[in-house]
Amino acid sequence: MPTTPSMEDYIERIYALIDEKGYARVSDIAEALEVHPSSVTKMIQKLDKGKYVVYEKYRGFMLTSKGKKLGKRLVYRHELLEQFLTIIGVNEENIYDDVEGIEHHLSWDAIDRIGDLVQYFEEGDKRVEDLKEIQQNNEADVEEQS
Ligand SMILES: [Mn+2]
Repeated sequence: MPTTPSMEDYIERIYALIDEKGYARVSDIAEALEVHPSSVTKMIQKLDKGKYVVYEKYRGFMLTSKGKKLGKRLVYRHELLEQFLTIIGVNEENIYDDVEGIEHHLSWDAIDRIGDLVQYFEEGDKRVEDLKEIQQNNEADVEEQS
């Protein structure tokens, strides 16, 4: 069963919650994703069918090893894209929503290549400065034209 963007959002959030607090309750997920608890329950059933989560008496539900593996990649993908947008100078206030908007629509190939690019910029301050210089020149051009 291929995952949908919505399933990915849930698995990503559940992984992050378990990482943070040791568990993920329906109410925590509903709050984090700003959805109704009944939607969470529905999705949990779907994720259970896909073998991403498993219900455990008393502990609520947990991620299976398949769910954990995917969750880890999804959290990594989100963080990498935030890092990428930060490095290229995107306004901080746009970053979260931009990442939420693009993360489900890139191939893992594209994610890995962006990872290379982030590494490229991290390995040399001069590279970031050169990019900033281009951006400043472009901004100056725009101001001249207006
Ligand atoms: Mn995300």
